[in-house]
Amino acid sequence: MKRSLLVAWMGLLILSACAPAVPVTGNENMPMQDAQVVTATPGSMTADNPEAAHMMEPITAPNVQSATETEGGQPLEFREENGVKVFELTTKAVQWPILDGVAVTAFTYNGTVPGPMIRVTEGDQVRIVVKNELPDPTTIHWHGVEVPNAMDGVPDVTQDPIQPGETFTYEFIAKPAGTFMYHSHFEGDVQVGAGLYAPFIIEPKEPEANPPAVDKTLMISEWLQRDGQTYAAMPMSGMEPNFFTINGKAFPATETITVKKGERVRLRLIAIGQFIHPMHLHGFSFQIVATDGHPVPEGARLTKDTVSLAPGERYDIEFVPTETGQWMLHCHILHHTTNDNVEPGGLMLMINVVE
Ligand SMILES: [Cu+2]
Repeated sequence: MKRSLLVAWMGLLILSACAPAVPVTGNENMPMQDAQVVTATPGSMTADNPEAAHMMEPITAPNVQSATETEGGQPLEFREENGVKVFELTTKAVQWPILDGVAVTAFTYNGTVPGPMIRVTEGDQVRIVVKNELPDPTTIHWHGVEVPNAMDGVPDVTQDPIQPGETFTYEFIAKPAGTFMYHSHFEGDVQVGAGLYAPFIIEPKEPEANPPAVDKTLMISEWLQRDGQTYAAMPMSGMEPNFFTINGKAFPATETITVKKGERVRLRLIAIGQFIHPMHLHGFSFQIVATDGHPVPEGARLTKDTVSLAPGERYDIEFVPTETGQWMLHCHILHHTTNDNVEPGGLMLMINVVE
């Protein structure tokens, strides 16, 4: 219902630029008496269509507290119950600091952006108990993981939405090995942009013979912060982002990665927002060793210094720094290296190569 209405409304935005406003004439999902005359023009923040309005409202919840943690994507503790690894997630809204003096209102897993990293071994039986403390329903999708259909987290298709105050339990065998993630699938355009995403790493059953010295997961997303309120950024007029974060932080608050010259670095790059980010490394070329969690055979690996991440994609890249110094990794859509239009900022981080 929402999607079809949105398509109709977006179509009308385009039409309204060159023709007088015409009434929406409904569709198979919408009773005719609900049809509305839409007069919004491109760039307008006003959505007359109430079904589209959820995208344009600020992220809010009653009594939002400041985050008690400052780092997102940290490994989540689990307990073992009869051979099952049991994880607990609580969805809740917090004020999340992305930069000195800038906090966004975020929907989170366990109070951080990204949510905590679930890191298990291929073949593990995992159970994830999700308590929803948001003011809105939610679900979790295990992006790229081969789960049973009933665990896929698509609201009204594979499960009922998890209502505020309710708990839902996901259970599946973790496979295959690789770089994955979990994220909301309920009003994903809003809830994912609001912070409901986290890494899900599955280690191979046979431990790696030669693991890298540094193995970091970097989740990239965008925010719109205006007049003290946070909105889910969209590729839509009036909703474009003005802050950009790696693991929930904008440069210079992004993590600096320190590595010794000659040691191998693996970066698991994950794009979870709604924009494309060509990530560029200074100083060294890298090899793409896995795409969307799946290993690239050695003879097929591309050597590059820039890789474009489309929404939902993951690239594992590896490189061996050969010169000491402070080397940048940054998005090459250079507007994305700003904080509210001020350079430098956003999608930049430092690789500090030492002797
Ligand atoms: Cu970018």
